[in-house]
Amino acid sequence: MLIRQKKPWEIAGLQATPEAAFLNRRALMQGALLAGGSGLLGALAAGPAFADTPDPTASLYPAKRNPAYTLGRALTPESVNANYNNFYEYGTSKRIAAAAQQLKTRPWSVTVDGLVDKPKTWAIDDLIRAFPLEERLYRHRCVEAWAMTIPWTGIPLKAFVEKMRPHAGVKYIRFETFNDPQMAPGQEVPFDPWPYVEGLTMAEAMNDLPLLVTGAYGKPLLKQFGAPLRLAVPWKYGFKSIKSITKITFTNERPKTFWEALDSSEYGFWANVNPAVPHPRWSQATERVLGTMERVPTVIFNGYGTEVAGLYTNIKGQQLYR
Ligand SMILES: Nc1nc2c(c(=O)[nH]1)N[C@H]1C(S)=C(S)[C@@H](COP(=O)(O)O)O[C@H]1N2
Ligand SMILES: [Mo]
Repeated sequence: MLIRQKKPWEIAGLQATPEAAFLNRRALMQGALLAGGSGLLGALAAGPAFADTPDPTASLYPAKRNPAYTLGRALTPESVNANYNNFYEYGTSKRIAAAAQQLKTRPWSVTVDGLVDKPKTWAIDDLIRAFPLEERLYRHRCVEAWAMTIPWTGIPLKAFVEKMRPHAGVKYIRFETFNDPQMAPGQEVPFDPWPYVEGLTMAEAMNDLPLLVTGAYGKPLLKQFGAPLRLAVPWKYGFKSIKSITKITFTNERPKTFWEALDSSEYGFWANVNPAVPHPRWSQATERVLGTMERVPTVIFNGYGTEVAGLYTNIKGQQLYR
């Protein structure tokens, strides 16, 4: 019998994670995994390798580090981060790195539309070259109560939005991931609300923190990190940081997010980190730091309160922390 040795960063009992368990349960209830099971699981296990051309933007890395964003916590080693991911398009475990190699990141386009003066479909390499890239060290806190610290490289969302010139007074920015079950077997689960969607208010988007991420660890994004373009919103639970973005829409309608569509009582629109507000099924008071596996107290707004607390002082009657 083959017994796989657990790696030190694997969290006992978290292999079937809360979010993943939720998706699995749903799929089972709907008979999806049973009906189409062998196809889905087979494809996930196989994770065929694709020969990729070298990343056309590789020479832009490493980008200059912005010294304003440093932190009192060690960086998570890349080898840990790159083998412990949430990317449900490629399966419900944390070990999706191999399956994610099916993601084809060129050609790739990002469409910007909705209430905006300059709607545009960008070829990804033009987008990446149109803005100065910078490196920022950010904390990441998954709603499942594990945390990492990552050297992201990217474009401040604010700079991108300013260039696109949304209409005055527009309320929300909506992000969408690709939808292609051929390329992402997880999207074969038919009743999940694919594609993955996320959103921010425009006030949140214009804060200095949200980063349109193009790289990590001093090079272009690995596929499992959500190449070629993902978001990092470090004061919110990790599911807000949408991966592999293909569409950005300015809208006055609050986006219905993927996780909200699955279960709005557990995963809401705001999802600001708060140790005092438990998830309905577990406490958010502490978190496991991947790499060291230390359990440490969770901090309000994941430590970014000085920058973002003011965004919420006038919002009443809403669940801001779930
Ligand atoms: N498209 C897409 N984006 C996604 C997810 C996903 O499943 N699909 N998972 C989210 C969750 S729950 C987390 S914690 C982070 C994980 O990012 P990482 O794997 O780079 O740590 O991505 C977020 N973005
Ligand atoms: Mo997450």
